[in-house]
Amino acid sequence: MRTDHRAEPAEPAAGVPGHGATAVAHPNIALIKYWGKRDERLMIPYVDSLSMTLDVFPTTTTVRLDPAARADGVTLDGSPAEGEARRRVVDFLELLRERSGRSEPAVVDTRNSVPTGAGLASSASGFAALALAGAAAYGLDLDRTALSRLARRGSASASRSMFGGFAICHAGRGAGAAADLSSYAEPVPVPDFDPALVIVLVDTGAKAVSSRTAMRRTVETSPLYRAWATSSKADLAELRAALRRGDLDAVGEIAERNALGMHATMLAARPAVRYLSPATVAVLDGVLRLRSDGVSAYATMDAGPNVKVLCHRADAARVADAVRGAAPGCSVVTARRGPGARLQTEAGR
Ligand code: 2P0
Repeated sequence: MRTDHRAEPAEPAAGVPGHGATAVAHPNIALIKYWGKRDERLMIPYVDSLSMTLDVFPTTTTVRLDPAARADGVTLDGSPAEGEARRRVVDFLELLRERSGRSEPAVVDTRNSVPTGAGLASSASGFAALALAGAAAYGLDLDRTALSRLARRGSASASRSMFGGFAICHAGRGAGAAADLSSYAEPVPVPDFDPALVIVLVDTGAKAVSSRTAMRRTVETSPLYRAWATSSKADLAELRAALRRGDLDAVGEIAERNALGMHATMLAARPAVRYLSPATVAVLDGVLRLRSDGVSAYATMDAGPNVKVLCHRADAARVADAVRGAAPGCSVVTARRGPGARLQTEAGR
């Protein structure tokens, strides 16, 4: 694992000459979670979600059109992508070709600075970077809203990484084209709210069940899913008000209960999906101890055992020490709010 988590990954290989673009995007962590799709083809979520884009773990992706190639070339961290990972990128390139009316295959080179598929939002930064670089390479002239809608087709959480700071992804209304048009992300401007997110890397191996499979199973079999989706609406309204007040305790409390509720829906799925490990629970105990000592610290977990602890920036070092003590051997990275996806200009390289 790289030690400078803010550094952009090594420049992708030069690839072949032709239309090309490079984009950098950061992952985001949802405070109100997206879990479950009402349209899997168009990637339309059941619920609205709200996240903070991070300033660590960027993904850098280059897309170059290669008219001479017979098929798309996809490399992930320097190795050819295979199976599901390759198929998702190729499907996304098909969408770009359909939208642009072009037919050239592409060479895609993606560098992640975070382990892929470990519940650390690599698909959010990955598809945000791919959408931005791919749209530029195929000559699509899209505004940020349209880019977030496009990124959603790769991974719904990627729509939010198009923006820096806090962003909301709308689940949208209706079906088909109406749903596609109304499901996009937009920024939630809270310039004065600048907390720390202490990320506890409990396990950086790829997860046993992909979030896509897990959310499908949850929607189809968990008797708790509807109840969580309903309560999530109220959580979102309360969280937005808390963000506007800059009330970290309220933001943290709502985010923590929303995440635990999401995991409860998975535990009730048949068969159960359990991403939380003993080390996750040890960190959660550490967070409770911090709170009983008067420190504002609140946990959230995604599709994996890793824990992200929201706290005041001034408390970040104390929180990091406490979680290290609770789960010895885990690495800990402290993040803050980070920038939206951006194209790398030639001059900026
Ligand atoms: C989120 N997660 O809101 C939620 C919370 C994980 C738990 O979005 O199928 O990789 O590509 O849309 O976005 C992880 O799922 O799933 C995720 P797809 P994604 O951040």
